[in-house]
Amino acid sequence: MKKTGAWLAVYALEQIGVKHTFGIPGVHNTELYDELNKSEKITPVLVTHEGCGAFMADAISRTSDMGDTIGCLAIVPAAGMTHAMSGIGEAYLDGVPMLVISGGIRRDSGRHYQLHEIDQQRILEGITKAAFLVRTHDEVIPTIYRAYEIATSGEPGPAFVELSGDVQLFSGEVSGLPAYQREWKPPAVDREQISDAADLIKSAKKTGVYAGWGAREATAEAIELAELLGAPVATTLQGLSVFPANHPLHAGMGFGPSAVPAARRAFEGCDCLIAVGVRFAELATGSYGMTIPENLIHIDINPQVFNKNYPARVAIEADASNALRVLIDELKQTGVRPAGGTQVKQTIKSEKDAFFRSWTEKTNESRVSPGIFFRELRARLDDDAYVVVDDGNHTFLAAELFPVLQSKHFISPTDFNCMGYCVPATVGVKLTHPDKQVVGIVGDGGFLMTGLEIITAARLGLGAIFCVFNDGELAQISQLQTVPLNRKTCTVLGELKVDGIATATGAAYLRMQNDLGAGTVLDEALQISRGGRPVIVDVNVDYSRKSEFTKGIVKVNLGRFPFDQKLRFIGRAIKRHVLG
Ligand SMILES: Cc1ncc(C[n+]2csc(CCOP(=O)(O)OP(=O)(O)O)c2C)c(N)n1
Ligand SMILES: [Mg+2]
Repeated sequence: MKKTGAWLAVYALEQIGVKHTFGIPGVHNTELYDELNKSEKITPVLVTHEGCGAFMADAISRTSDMGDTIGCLAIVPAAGMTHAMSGIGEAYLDGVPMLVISGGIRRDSGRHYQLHEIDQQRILEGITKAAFLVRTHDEVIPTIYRAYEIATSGEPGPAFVELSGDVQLFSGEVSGLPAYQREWKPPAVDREQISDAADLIKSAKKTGVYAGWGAREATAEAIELAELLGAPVATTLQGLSVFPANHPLHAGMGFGPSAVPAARRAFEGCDCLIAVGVRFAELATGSYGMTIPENLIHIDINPQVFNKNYPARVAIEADASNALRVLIDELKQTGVRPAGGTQVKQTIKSEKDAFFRSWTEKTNESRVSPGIFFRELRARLDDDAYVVVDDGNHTFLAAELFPVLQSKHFISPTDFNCMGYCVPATVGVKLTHPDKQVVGIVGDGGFLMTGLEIITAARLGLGAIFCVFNDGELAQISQLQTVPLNRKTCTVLGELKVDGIATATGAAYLRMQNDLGAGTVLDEALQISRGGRPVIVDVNVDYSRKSEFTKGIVKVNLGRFPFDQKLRFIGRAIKRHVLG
């Protein structure tokens, strides 16, 4: 049988459930785009920038079930690939599956210095799980299957496949069209380790649960475990959605000095921690400020994460839900009876109430208070609405003030921490979940990076809502500069006329001036979005109060500086605040 590489690639992508590809056509992938255009299962989506395409693909993977679909790129080599790298890097550090298909130069022509000629595999080595070059027709389907298997196995991540130009363009003999068969299975849960973990839990005075993105499919088990032990539950930032914020044992993001008061208090006295689907990275731990008990039970699918920042008493390499299931059964069988957790629940409730009250008790008539914004947003959104954030001060305010109710319904660029993620990711989520409410929350700085991608939402009739927290600054950094340096070097953006971007992209534009208008503006935004038109909400946000996260990391980092450096920093801060 004779087929072109482009045909074979699209056949393989269809078999593994790809529904959309993102990218920009060029001379190296026009055949691929022509085949995608013919496909009844896949829709190729034009983007304004491949970095945006990669964020869209990432968002599709994050909000879809594994095995259902995967975010996929179809890009030109070199220029398209390097543009896409921001999103590929985000997927790599955040453990998100992604398939990147790139055209390639002709390998049969013997010519040098071809257009877009670059060693893509070498460049991508550090930010993909695997990077392949396909040189023959027979390799096309198996290579795409292999890349998909790698991207979705263990801790997921991006995998890259370059189809060399000649293979893509020309027809060639293939021996058959194999079907995709999944080979990878998670390792079996080690019963002895589970029994050790159960012993630690039973002899502990107080156990806490710390859940991350790796536990995104283990919400039911995490709830059952927490209820069985009466244990408080904290999450990471990326895993914020993993445990429902309206559960009485949900404490907050993290539990160290950078956490909200409910989480700090609820974890006081914890002498045992069940950490599941986390790796104790810098951001999630508030710059490693959390005190982790010696009795650490660490469950993760990726064994590389064990004993890196905190030594584990028991390290269990397993799928999160499988391991928790076996652990729950073991605890029950060995006599653990459901604990009420009454004290912990009371602490969480009273601290949460006081915290929310402190953010909402005053009505601000000149700007929008984050507390009021998130309260009004939560009141209007369905439980299964999706919220997408960017990176900035708004991220931590959202994490502290917006209760997320369902797993995988809050997504954030976390360990690669790339500004510009929110707008394209919001478009990607709305494309893949058109019947759900989808709201992006982005700082004005991040909005300047990728805001024009809203044109894609307008073209596709996607009623996503983009709330721009417009403060004129790169606030997350300017706040960190202000205390020690009393300067805002390169963090003042100036005034951004957000309505101009609405005009340019075809989105509706609404201004939220102050607390009094917050509810009505959100109502109007939801109303317009239901008609399939994107809406930009220009939020005149009040950033005068810092997040708990920001306050916490300043304290933690300064506290750890060597004594002489600490003195230098404090001395300089005092001098600058006194003398200017
Ligand atoms: C691509 C990229 N560049 C720089 C940074 C460093 N950075 C982290 S947060 C932030 C400020 C973001 O400003 P804005 O988007 O306005 O959000 P705000 O903090 O004001 O809510 C910056 C510059 C980053 N994370 N990513
Ligand atoms: Mg800003």
